[in-house]
Amino acid sequence: MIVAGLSPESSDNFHTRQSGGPPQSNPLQIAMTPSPKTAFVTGASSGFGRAIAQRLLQAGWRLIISARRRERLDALAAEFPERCHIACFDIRDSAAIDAALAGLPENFANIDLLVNNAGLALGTAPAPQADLAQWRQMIDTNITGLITLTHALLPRLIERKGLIVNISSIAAHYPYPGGNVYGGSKAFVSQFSLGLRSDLHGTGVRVTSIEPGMAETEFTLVRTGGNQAASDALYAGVTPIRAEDIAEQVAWIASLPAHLNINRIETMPVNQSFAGFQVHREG
Ligand code: NDP
Ligand code: 8X3
Repeated sequence: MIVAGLSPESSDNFHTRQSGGPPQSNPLQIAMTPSPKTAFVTGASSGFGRAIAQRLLQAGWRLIISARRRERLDALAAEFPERCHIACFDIRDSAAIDAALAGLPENFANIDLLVNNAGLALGTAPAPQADLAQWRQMIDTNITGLITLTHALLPRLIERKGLIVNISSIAAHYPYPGGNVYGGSKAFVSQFSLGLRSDLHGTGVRVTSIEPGMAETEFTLVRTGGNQAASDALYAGVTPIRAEDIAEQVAWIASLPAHLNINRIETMPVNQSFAGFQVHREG
């Protein structure tokens, strides 16, 4: 029997039925066929966000995909045009967020899953040499953009007893030279996730912080201002996390029964570990 529940698995059921097998002839089953659930994925033009969007689309979700690079979103949406809505905006622009939400088509308006993934690191200079404009851009994107969109979507997520997945980082917990504001912004994301859980107690909304280590995406290209050689050098001889690995984590979390909340997942590639404290010696 097919049950039209609100659990995320209903999306997988939807996909299975729509994509394979003969047409259903049982009128009861047709009447009870659930609509696909809707996810809002930020930073869907690249890396984790694109992989997460593709994974959820393959599982039958309806997707709102967001980022600044329109042509990347168009290419992603072309694979599943009927289940994709493009919301192209800079997450630092709160008026653009409001306009995008006001412009959601009716069948994309009920949001079950928010994946706060858009983010970036800029620079690796130690604090005294760091560029203040880069620090501000990281805060505006990784913190202010994330909380603005989250705040705007909370009523819908509460209405749907939805799920929020925030993409934080191991940099939230482990400092490294040059990590300064990037790490600080991710510490915010991790702690904000726990705070949200606390505030949303009793609503049925679930919140997870995903905290990956070294992953090969466009992250280092962006961090180094487009230096492909520097990006290649960082990942050389390493088997880093792949974007698909993180997409699988999101799909798993979104498939869990409604009574379970994964608070946080910290993942590193085997090639990455810890190097301890540094000691400065006088003289
Ligand atoms: P990518 O650079 O590949 O992707 C970053 C995404 O964020 C892009 O889609 C980009 O879209 C979007 N984005 C950046 N700035 C803005 C903005 N102002 N407005 C809207 N969208 C924006 O990197 P990753 O996939 O690696 O990064 C995704 C998340 O994962 C980030 O939050 C990052 O901090 C985190 N992370 C990455 C790790 C890694 O090692 N790669 C490890 C741990 C966490 P566009 O440029 O089109 O706007
Ligand atoms: C990205 C991982 O270790 O480069 O968040 O900061 S790290």
